[in-house]
Amino acid sequence: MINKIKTEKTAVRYEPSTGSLSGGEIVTSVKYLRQLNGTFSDREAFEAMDPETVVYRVESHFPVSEGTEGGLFFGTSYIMPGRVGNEYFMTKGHYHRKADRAEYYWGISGEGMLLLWGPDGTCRAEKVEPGSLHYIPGMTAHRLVNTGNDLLAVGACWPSDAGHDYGSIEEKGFPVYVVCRRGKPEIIEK
Ligand code: M6P
Ligand code: ZN
Repeated sequence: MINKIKTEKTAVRYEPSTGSLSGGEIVTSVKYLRQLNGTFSDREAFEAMDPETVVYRVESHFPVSEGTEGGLFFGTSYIMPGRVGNEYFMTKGHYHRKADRAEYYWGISGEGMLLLWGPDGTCRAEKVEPGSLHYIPGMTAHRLVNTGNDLLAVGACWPSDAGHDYGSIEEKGFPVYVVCRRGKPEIIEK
């Protein structure tokens, strides 16, 4: 049989050098400093800053509805360069509501760290840079930290039924924080 199917361009575009998503249905969410109350360790420095400061932004493509089993979501997180006191700007960080769901992150631009807090209680950090690929196993809390002077752009792909659990981290906090010491990132255990 002769194949008469024509190729089509997909509606959604992904710009590999920046991670930017466009076309189709792209949802952008912005996280302001005021929404990260309790996340940073230096409370005094936090209070002194403009609560409307943008800390990070996420562009996402949700081809199926949240909670769908077997589907995937795709997104790019852009973490601004900056600090609260000595602590670098970072994402809120989360477990998955369906705790065993895994995720991929990959570095697009900028430099940073991915903090991974596993079910055995140990915390480790992976260096995020353009081209780095990070497999986040299930049951593992994950948080991105921008340790550079430029925007940190990181791609992500996760199951559409994973969901987010922020509560556990809000209650306990991550066991480490990442600060700038003599111009370099240093991981401090709490
Ligand atoms: C990535 C994905 C999203 C997540 C976002 C921001 O794009 O992991 O699921 O929402 O980063 O991270 P957080 O939810 O921790 O603020
Ligand atoms: Zn996740």
